[in-house]
Amino acid sequence: TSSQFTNLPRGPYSVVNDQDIQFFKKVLQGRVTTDSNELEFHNTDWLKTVRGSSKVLLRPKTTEEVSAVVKYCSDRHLAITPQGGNTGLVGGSVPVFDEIIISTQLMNEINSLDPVSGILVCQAGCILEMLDNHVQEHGLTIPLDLGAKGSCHIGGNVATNAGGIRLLRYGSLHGSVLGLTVVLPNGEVMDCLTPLRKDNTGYDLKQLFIGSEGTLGIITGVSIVCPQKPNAVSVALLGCENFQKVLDIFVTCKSHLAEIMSAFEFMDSPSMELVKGNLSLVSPLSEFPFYVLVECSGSDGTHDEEKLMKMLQAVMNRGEALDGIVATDYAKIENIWALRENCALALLKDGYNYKYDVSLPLQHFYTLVEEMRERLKDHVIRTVAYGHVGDGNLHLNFTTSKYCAATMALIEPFLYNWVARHDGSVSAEHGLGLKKRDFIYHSKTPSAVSLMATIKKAIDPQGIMNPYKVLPQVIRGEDGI
Ligand code: FAD
Ligand code: 2HG
Ligand code: ZN
Repeated sequence: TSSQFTNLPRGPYSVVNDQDIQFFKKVLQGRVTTDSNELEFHNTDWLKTVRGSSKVLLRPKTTEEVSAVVKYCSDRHLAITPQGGNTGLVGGSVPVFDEIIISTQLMNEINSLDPVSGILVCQAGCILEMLDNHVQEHGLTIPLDLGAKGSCHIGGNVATNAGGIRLLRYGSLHGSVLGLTVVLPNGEVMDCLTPLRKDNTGYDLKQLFIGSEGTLGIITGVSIVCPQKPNAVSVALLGCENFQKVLDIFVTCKSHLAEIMSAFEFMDSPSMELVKGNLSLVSPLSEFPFYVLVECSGSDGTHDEEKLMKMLQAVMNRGEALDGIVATDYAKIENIWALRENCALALLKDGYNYKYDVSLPLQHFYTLVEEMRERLKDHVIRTVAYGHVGDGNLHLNFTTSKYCAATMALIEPFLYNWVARHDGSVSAEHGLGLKKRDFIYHSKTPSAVSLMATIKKAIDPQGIMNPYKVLPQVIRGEDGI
């Protein structure tokens, strides 16, 4: 792991003692882990770039149990890190020092699913893919999908406000999450688990917890509205010669496919080489500088396929795409999606991964990639770019065999300054966590950050809930200093 964060001072929290462990064992019989081998997974982030040294992991099953242990931690001034599937990519889900890890691993009950409204109410620890399988039996789908679906928890998704590959179609969790139950840092339960589509009775408090990355409380219950599962899905993979063509194809797709388009993703050729080389995946197309993945989901397969074929003809006739294939059967669709969804996993095989997730106006997207590639050319194994073009979200990654401070110094703060100068965001969908919190001012004004700090203080005056995350180490004054 890197030594990037070792200079951080530990906050003035108590240290867990035997009496504390006794208390936890009494409340959570058989669900208190102090074994260092078992703790290793929970102390280390998915990217293996941040490692904490927590001595205890708690696995409650109910909101009441979460409330009891959090109240105890609050009284004892013990710091906490909430954890879901531990697939977060910004170092937010693992402790920095010896924070107590409270995991939602055993909170995986589905409370209800209304087949008429499509509203699902469940515990926060339900794994995203399991939820999707469950609602599919009722002809519905979860309005969120991402590469980590097999291990991330819905509570973790809500806590990070995860975007993913269907945001283009279903919008963000700020729209589809209807209610939450949250255990606040003093142990009190905020029950806003309404299954209502509309509820304008004062401030919409749940919104504060969507994207709060565990810093304001522990989400224990989620109510989410599930759209109809599309009857027919088809995917096109296109090859093209430059990034401008990717954008041209996007415009053509919007006009040809309109409401049936459910994803529009791009990969550059180093990304394709990456998944082919590191994971032995096979692409159905020959080699091109850029690739576009377009997905359509609708209610009438024949109709959708016809539209997709017409789109393919149009982009070929106009010279926007150089080649393309359409897949309508499940296995072929899965193969194409695997190329895109496995980019993150394939990067890990190189060694150390410097990961950036930015929003940028589309016309600047690839200029940043080219500038970075030139700047880092002799210092990295590769510079790869892919992402959710339809959402203006670029994923830009660099790899070296192991962490190198000099390479990092070439990337940061240069990249973040570039993004700020071009009116982008330093975190499009992964959040700030530990790794990016000190770059918050690149995307938020001092007065906005200051209001965030005021809210944090009001809800968590002792600062025990996921310390060192999201808010920067130093809060600037109103004059920006
Ligand atoms: P964790 O990683 O355990 O936690 C993430 C953060 O949420 C931490 O700050 C943690 O403290 C907090 N947290 C977790 N559970 C709770 C809770 N119950 N209450 C309060 N706080 C909590 N993200 C995207 O946005 N789009 C993508 O397309 C995408 N693809 C991914 C693909 C892969 C292969 C991987 C590894 C990650 C990807 N991610 C993506 C990152 C994404 O944020 C996470 O996968 C997911 O949303 C986090 O869920 P989790 O349960 O693993 O949370
Ligand atoms: C994705 O879209 C995820 O695949 C991961 O958000 C992004 O690996 C990344 O950089
Ligand atoms: Zn993504």
